[in-house]
Amino acid sequence: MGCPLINAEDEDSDSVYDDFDQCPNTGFGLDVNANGCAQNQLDDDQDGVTNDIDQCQLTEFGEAVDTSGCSQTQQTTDTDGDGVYDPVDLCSLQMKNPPM
Ligand SMILES: [Ca+2]
Ligand SMILES: [Ca+2]
Ligand SMILES: [Ca+2]
Repeated sequence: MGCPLINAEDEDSDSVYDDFDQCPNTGFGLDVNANGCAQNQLDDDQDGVTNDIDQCQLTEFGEAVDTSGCSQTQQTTDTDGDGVYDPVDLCSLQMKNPPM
């Protein structure tokens, strides 16, 4: 003996043992992080909209959001200045007009 007992049960079959799985009942076949959480169980910006359907990550904490997880501010923000607001801008990471 001397070995810590590890419960090797994995109820939701996400390959993370239940003892370490912070998100039980993960949907079958979903990709999970090291804590056994799938994107539909995580809410990184804590706006109440899970990552899989949150179109606006990094919502300011405490801001009210719509069902897409976008705050009023984010809906009318256009980071790259291309005239397309961030939530629907598929190329929001491209700097089309890089600052000098
Ligand atoms: Ca899980
Ligand atoms: Ca969110
Ligand atoms: Ca959000």
